[in-house]
Amino acid sequence: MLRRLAVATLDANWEHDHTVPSRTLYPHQWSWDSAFVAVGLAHVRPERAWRELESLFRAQWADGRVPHIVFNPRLPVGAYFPGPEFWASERAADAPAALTSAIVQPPVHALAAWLAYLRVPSDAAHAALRRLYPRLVAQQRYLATRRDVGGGGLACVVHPWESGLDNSPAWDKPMAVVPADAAVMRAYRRHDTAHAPAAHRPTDLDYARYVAIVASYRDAAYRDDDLAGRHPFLVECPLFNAAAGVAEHALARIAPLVGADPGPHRERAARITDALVRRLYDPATRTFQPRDLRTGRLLPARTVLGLAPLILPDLPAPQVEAVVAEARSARFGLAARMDRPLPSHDRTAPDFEPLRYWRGPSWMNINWLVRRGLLTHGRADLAAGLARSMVGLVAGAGCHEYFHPDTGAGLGSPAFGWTAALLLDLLA
Ligand code: 2M8
Repeated sequence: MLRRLAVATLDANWEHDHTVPSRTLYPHQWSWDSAFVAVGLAHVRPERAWRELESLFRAQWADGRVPHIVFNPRLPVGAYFPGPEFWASERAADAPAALTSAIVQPPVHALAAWLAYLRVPSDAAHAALRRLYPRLVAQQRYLATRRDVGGGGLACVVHPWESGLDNSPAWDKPMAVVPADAAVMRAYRRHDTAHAPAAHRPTDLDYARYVAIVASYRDAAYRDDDLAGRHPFLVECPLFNAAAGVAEHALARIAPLVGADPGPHRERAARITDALVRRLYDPATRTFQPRDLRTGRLLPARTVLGLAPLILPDLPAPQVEAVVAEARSARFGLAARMDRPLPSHDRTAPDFEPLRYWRGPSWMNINWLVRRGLLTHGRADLAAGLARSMVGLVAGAGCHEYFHPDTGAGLGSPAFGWTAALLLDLLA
């Protein structure tokens, strides 16, 4: 029954060579959504899993960046804000022919490709892996070189949208100093608030700042040189970098299958884990915190981003212990028996908002990542408790985009791609 709902949701969101996150809110192709969707498609439509990933990587830029949105040119102007005319990515020397945004999202694609291959290791899957491997390597190279703005071995994100957790309280401090005025948004038409209640979405002031950060990057033709000297938002995010580390681990598994050397991937994976612990682990709070490169300081909000490094198989034992303790605390409520999955923000914090997007609601993709981390580190009891709560959530509310962290009510889009896909993975 549940499985049927998930497959029907993915089928309904399928659009010639990719899956839209939502027909209403997000009618184009999103980068990390496609990776999560491929994990689920591998269980039911393996051929589509590869088409999903390959269509995304066809829009990869010459410098290796994988854009966070690939726009469907068949949709009318105004189908989503900000659309291709706002991004004007053709101003960049490295942009592809496809209409795309110019920023990235967490690199969970190599992991997705590896899991899809493990699920159905057919000749077609092998051929797709061969085609994808050099592109996945280029994606990692872009992040490790052009985006190592802090010089410490971590990639920095240049926009909250790149983190995937757009309005997380993690970004409140660096966002507060981005010059912008909510009135700017009168010049644009927001598309999201036509499809979801404004109280469940980022504010107009958030959007004014999102727009200002893109404008700054766009004015520099989306170049990455001298970002430290001119760009208004520069942070090192624990989830983003944990994804980059896991990507190297996945590439180390893929490499021998495509005739490449896994050694350099293993070395890079170890360097990323080391840099994460060195730069983003806070011994005082015993969790991972993002670093604001404009101030050099760790950001104080205790969000679910801090739990993400658990997905790294080589995370040292003291940090594994600390992150599991943080997840089990009253802030997140992880337990072998738990009613609801982890919220996106510390539920004891005064700025916890159970309805507003990434400021409290529970999300399937983040919970799925944490569950993988728990399994990786031998915490099958906690992983099972978390998985049961995730399945219960979707059984109660359907394939929603996000969920009220207490009542489990569905929020955002009602037929959401990654919720359906990751549910399939949990049910397998
Ligand atoms: C949300 O982000 C987009 C901007 O990229 C938006 O709010 O319009 C986030 O939840 C992001 O993580 C996700 O990839 C995207 C599409 O599902 O929606």
